[in-house]
Amino acid sequence: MWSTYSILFGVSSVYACVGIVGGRGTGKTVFFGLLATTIINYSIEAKQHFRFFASPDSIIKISDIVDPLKLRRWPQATLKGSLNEYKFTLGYRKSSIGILKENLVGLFRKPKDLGGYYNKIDFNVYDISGEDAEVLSKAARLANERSSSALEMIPGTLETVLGCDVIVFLIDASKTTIDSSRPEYKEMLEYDGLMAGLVSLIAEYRSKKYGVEASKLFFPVIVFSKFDLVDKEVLRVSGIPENFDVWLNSRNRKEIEGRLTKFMERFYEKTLSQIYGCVLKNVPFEYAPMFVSYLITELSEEGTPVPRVMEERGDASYWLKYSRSEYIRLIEYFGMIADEIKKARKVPEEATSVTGVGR
Ligand SMILES: Nc1nc2c(ncn2[C@@H]2O[C@H](COP(=O)(O)OP(=O)(O)OP(=O)(O)O)[C@@H](O)[C@H]2O)c(=O)[nH]1
Ligand SMILES: [Mg+2]
Repeated sequence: MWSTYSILFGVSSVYACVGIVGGRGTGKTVFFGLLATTIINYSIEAKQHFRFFASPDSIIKISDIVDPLKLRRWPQATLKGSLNEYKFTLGYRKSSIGILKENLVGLFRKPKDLGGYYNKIDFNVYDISGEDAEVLSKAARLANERSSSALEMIPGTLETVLGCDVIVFLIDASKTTIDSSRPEYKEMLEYDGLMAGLVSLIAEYRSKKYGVEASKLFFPVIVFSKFDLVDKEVLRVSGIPENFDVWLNSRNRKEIEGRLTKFMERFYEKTLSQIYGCVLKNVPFEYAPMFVSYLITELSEEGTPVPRVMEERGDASYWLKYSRSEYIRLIEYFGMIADEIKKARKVPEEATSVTGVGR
């Protein structure tokens, strides 16, 4: 896929396309809503270290996804065939700038110079409907029956998502049970097959499209959604404490990812086998960082679970109780991706107004 970078006012920025994939109702749209919520309030909290810019039309689209959660409502199910696109720029302050320079910037503010202090990444985030993601998986099955390639049956618009630089792969953690006598057990096995099919399709698509280049500049991310709904017994056998929110903030990532891998070994075996197996297609999926997403709910007057909105505001401007620290880690990870892409595409630091083509 062709990708462009643009250099404006002497400040370079890189471009990354982010696709969010996962089965129906896995929590993709809520995930993007929470990510956008975090980006907005973190950009204020982090002061000059992190900035966020969206065009007026994108701000409206982002509001449409962020506001319902604060109004104790869930977003609408994403319509089949639709590709919700959100465009914005994140800016990460370059670490090389010393305190002295920072003070000088404070003293002699020259707005046109300030942009140069950020590593910028332009994002196009695509949220597809789970129904379409399931079509992808069914296509694989059908292709098998017809002895053709699943790739030929992928709906055109969805190709965009499979070819993205960053793929956020959402796994619904709540679909797990240790009780094989319950109907949920069969559902869990089916869901595992569906997700394994999706991973396999991502690898097949990339390997066909990019060949030996498939491994370059691909940044998969695994997110375990709806973690607040995971059964206590499931947590116990995975070695994850019940108060996982404290655990997520007190342990190193290696330990956390180790337990999450154990969780997959036990409950999503087929999916994990494909995550490991992608290397055989030259698509490195197994090094994907793992994050946990949850949004705490409460019962509405009608007795249905809705996002819990805190009465008392903390010192920061956020109202929802969710895995905020995980989202901040993910935002920081996006900053590292910006660096990697910049190095790989050899985007120059300073230049005059130019538009280039990468990859
Ligand atoms: N308890 C809890 N429920 C969640 C969470 N995230 C999502 N949900 C529930 O899951 C439902 C589906 O979430 P969405 O984000 O719309 O899922 P999706 O993957 O975008 O679904 P499609 O667009 O239909 O594919 C929501 O309406 C909520 O009821 C969470 O973190 N915790
Ligand atoms: Mg959706």
